[in-house]
Amino acid sequence: MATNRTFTMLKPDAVEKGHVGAILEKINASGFRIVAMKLTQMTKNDAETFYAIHKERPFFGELVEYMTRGPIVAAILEKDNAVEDFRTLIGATNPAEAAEGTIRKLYAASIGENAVHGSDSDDNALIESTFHFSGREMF
Ligand code: IDP
Ligand code: MG
Repeated sequence: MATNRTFTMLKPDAVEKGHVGAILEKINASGFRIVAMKLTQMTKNDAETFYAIHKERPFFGELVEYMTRGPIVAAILEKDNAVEDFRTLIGATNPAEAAEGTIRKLYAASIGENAVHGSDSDDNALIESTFHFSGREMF
């Protein structure tokens, strides 16, 4: 996969609150092309695998519970400098520290329930994309 792609999830809180349309609008308006997208729900095993890097953290159980409690929108996005630009668009992990106008500032409730995921590197964008999508689901 080219390095101009990133992976995102609109997390269960964003779906529950009806923010999917508004968040996708911001993503489109920021120049990202949707390469792949689906509504899906992570199993406990999925979430434990996806977030394995955090398994020793005190919030790991809470994170798995949150990420599996309802459907998410998973998507692959394409744009020059996608990983970094998408992290800028979503804002800091803690919405209290997120810049004005960012997705987390607008839609996140807390550091745990923060509305949206964005890959933190090109390598992880590829790993996370292929975790959720087969080649025939990417366009
Ligand atoms: P990121 O999503 O901004 O990359 P990470 O540090 O990779 O942030 O953490 C992954 C996810 O774990 C966060 O998006 C958030 O949902 C959750 N999380 C991170 N830190 C905390 C915390 O201190 N308490 C509860 N949940 C947290
Ligand atoms: Mg992260």
